[in-house]
Amino acid sequence: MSFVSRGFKGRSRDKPRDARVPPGQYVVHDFPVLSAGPTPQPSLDTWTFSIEGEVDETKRWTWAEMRALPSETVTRDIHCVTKWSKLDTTWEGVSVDTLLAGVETAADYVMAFCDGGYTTNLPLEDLTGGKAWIAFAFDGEPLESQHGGPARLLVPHLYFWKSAKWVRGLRLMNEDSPGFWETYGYHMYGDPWLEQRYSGD
Ligand SMILES: Nc1nc2c(c(=O)[nH]1)N[C@H]1C(S)=C(S)[C@@H](COP(=O)(O)O)O[C@H]1N2
Ligand SMILES: [Mo]
Repeated sequence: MSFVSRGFKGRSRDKPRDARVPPGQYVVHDFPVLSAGPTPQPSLDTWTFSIEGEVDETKRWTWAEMRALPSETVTRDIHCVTKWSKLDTTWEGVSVDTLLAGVETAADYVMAFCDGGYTTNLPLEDLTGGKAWIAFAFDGEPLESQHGGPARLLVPHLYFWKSAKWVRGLRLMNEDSPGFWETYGYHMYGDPWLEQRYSGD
């Protein structure tokens, strides 16, 4: 860990607007909803968030415990594989770094899992170093359930299908394994700047 950090890919808000829109994308001002199934309505009384799989010990937080952790407000651009991008979206959430502090693992990959059964896979490296959050607010308001409330994963540097709505945990894995959309041919990584939309891109 370096003490001097330039931040991930620099500060996007300092760049000209066009330089912030990845190839093949257009900018929208509304907030489209894309869900592969019905919107779950989990009870906050029984909601938990888990870090499990290739870990010495499963970690689990209740909703109250999650909300008691330090959180951050971040403003980021988001990019959907269906070609819309939304600039300067503001979220509040707990950094995944905070959740992984003290977790001993040799795993290199993660499967995010959700209420409703959705999954998506990511390298562990893409969830650490201030690049990913468990977000519970958007634009200063509790996250609407159609957008993943009570909480969703936010990984804005990858296509937005990696930002799992209604997320309930991270399963650490030694090998990469496809999640829901990846099984249907979406790219295993999903870098919008490289247009990694489908496997083979
Ligand atoms: N649990 C879950 N998470 C999900 C999805 C989903 O269907 N289920 N869709 C993904 C896709 S394809 C996109 S583009 C974004 C859409 O988020 P939004 O509906 O808040 O715009 O959520 C992602 N996360
Ligand atoms: Mo998407």
